[in-house]
Amino acid sequence: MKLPDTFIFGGATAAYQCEGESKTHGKGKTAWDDYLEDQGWFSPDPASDFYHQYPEDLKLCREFGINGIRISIAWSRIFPTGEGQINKEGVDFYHKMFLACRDYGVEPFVTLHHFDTPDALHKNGDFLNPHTIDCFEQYAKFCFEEYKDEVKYWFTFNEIWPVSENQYTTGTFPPGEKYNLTKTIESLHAMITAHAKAVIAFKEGGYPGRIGIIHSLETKYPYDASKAEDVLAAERSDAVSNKFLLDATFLGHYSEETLDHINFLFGLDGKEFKPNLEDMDVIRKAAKYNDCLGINYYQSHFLRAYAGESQIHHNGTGAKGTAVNRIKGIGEQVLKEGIDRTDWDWLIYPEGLCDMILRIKHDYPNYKEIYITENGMGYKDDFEDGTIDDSPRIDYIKRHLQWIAKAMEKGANVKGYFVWSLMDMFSWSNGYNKRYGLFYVDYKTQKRYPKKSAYWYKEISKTKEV
Ligand code: BGP
Repeated sequence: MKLPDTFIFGGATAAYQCEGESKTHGKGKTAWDDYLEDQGWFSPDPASDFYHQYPEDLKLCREFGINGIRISIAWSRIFPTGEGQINKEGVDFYHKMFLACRDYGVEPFVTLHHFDTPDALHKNGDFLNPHTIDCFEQYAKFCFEEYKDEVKYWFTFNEIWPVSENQYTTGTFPPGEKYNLTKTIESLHAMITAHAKAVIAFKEGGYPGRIGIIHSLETKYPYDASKAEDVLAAERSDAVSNKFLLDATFLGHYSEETLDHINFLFGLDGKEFKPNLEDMDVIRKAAKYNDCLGINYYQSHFLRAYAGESQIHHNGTGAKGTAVNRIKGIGEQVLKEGIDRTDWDWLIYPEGLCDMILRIKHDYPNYKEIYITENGMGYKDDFEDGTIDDSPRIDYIKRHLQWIAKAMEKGANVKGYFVWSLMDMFSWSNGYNKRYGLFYVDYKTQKRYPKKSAYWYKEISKTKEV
């Protein structure tokens, strides 16, 4: 199968995971700093030292046929407390980096929020406090104006669902709260409102370029499709994590089907889901303005009915077979015979990506264009004298690209693909032994080594054959 000549073969990064210098050069704290320090497991410094190494990384992109890079701006590098006073050194840093992207012929796709809310706002309720939504809108406006000559592709948020889910349901992101599904959903709604405000600001400001949002979309299947209760578990899991956000993004309202599931879940807590009308007006208005959708896809889930209390165990060490995910009112994620998984228990199911793309094409025909903004395989890479054979990763990426090509054959408009990740970097709740990069990073010397996958990616970016 052949991908179009104009297809972007990209690599993805995120500020907090790769930049390092997380508390220096005028940068303010993020929600993560105290949280990681309290845990004492991992430090975000120096990560992959992208703050200093970006010319090297961009040079590698050019050498290896990578013509797009996902970069996120660290909000607290620009506004150390999330609002008010600007850190000029941070503003200049991104100017220099975007200009370097031009020099190396690598198109920057820029995300405004990749999991790193400034700490001052986080401590005051994060996005559940409407003030954070206003600050995000101001920050977005600042970036659109400041970088309008350098950035053509903007994404507001990276993965609203995992942010909220991990903050309030799985407890693996700060503030580390568990099993609070209603709070999770309220946070989803707040962040989608912030997205909508930023999109409206972009369009009403008449800025050049395109804007969209990146959703993590994991396809949900019933474990046993002949059992009504498994079908319901899959539908409910989908409603919360996918449909809620896709409805808001592309329909501009929550569909009745979605609201039925959401109201059921709120009912379990004796609560009601009552978004205010002003937010709904903003969401409605923004729906017609999205230029593109980013899809992050790593895995699908198979759901079985589950009647007990919520139980979650996060497999953050790569001890295969230890993950548990059972949510009261939704269902239980289970393994499926014949489907392989990574050491971190992520099911490898590339068909699920094709199904998701075709579902969007069918259910939300105003999606305009899709970028697969993250896909890749966490792997314990072996480093032997500078050679890294990561054949399982090549197989993983290849199979996903093939299923993307199949979705395109069926008429889906997919414009590009970004491997997560460009180089190895810090993994939020798994530290440094879960590597994803095309380029191996020796964290002590910060030297980069192309893995076997980098050479393979170079070849397909040339031939476009997958
Ligand atoms: C996505 C995030 C990335 C990245 C990736 C891999 O959800 O957008 O930032 O971390 O997942 O996840 P992990 O590092 O947990 O394996």
